[in-house]
Amino acid sequence: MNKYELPALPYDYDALEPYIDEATMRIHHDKHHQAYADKFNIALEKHPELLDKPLEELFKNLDDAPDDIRLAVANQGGGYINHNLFWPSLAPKDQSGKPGGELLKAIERDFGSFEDFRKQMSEAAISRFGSGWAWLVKDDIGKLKVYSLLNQDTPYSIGDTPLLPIDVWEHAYYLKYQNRRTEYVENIWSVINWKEVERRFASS
Ligand code: MN3
Repeated sequence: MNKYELPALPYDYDALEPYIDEATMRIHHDKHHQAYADKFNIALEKHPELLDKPLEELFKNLDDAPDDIRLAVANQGGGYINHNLFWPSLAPKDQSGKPGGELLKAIERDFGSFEDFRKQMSEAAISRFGSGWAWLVKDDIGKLKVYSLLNQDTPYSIGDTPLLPIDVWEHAYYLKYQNRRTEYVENIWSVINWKEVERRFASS
């Protein structure tokens, strides 16, 4: 049986237009994310005992995963959990464009200003060589950090709590932006769901 299902998008496929186009959303969610879920479930069939573990625990202790599926957990499971975080991180453009409350205070404390944070995160996303993600995370002492990780690696595996991911695999932008990753990254700021990022910050 498949334990890990593809979650439905929390908005319509065309809801992020014109920043992220409908065709990209359909392929990214229905094909790419579905494939990560399917392959993750297939890997777990070999070790059904792992199905009882909370998903985040699996990634926090990736070294403990059985040798024969560790790579599949990292790549397919990572792809599954990272995209689960990604879709609710986005929302149609009726947002304020920046966070508020305690999250904004923490961003100003750790990055100087919201603009400085945004610049650092954009640079992390744009300069990630190859495929991967840029992340805003909270570390184990509550400090906010920005970095990028390769492929489907997750912040859980280095002891951090993910707050905001930006997918910079080509499949996230190539149909609309082709090689113009910088333009995609600039535009994604228009559709960040800050309420959700604030909720993650408050509950972590
Ligand atoms: Mn992706």
